[in-house]
Amino acid sequence: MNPKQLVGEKATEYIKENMIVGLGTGSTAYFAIMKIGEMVKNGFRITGVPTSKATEDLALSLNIPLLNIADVKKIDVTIDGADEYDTHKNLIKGGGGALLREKIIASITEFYVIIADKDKGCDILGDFAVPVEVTPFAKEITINQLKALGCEPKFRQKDAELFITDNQNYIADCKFKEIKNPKELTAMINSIPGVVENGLFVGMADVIISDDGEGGIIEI
Ligand code: ABF
Repeated sequence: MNPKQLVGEKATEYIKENMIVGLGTGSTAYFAIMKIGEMVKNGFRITGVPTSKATEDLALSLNIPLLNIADVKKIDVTIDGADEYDTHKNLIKGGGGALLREKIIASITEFYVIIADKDKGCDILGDFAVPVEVTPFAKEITINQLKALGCEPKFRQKDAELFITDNQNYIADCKFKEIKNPKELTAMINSIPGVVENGLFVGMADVIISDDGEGGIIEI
């Protein structure tokens, strides 16, 4: 079984009947959501809260009952992917452009389950550029202030256009070298006017489900 499917399906074991479940975004979360769809088809009762329009469409196609985030105060379990994780369970997320909704949903989640194959593990975050959601207004000023933090920021493109998030903002992918203090960096990034949110998820993951490269599963 492919590692993404292995970890994605394993994560659904944290879901209990009648839970409110945050549904992540990306190709690994896809497998968790497909498994949840199968559980719902077999009568398992849960309601989902999607982290992106793409995930909302997938969940609807699987007849997973959904809640509007405006009606949700607390989420029991969220299953979501990541682009990079370190030994302290800090993450870089947002490669799929959904980081703002993912972080909002993570912030009201009781138990946050990250699913990521072993290649995403590292000692120190930074190999993956940190996605930063930026307002369109004065985006050039914002990106220059991001650069001043010591990174190489680049607006994400989709085809020949700038990538637009579900929230009608842009993404600046910011390549830092080694991120030795992700807690300090996330605060510095978010203090820049024009920054909406960034893809550093510090101290938010309760468990990371990964694989051992030989078909086995590890939990961090
Ligand atoms: C999502 O999972 C994003 O934050 C992150 O970019 C993505 C990882 O995607 P994949 O599972 O396809 O590698 O939550």
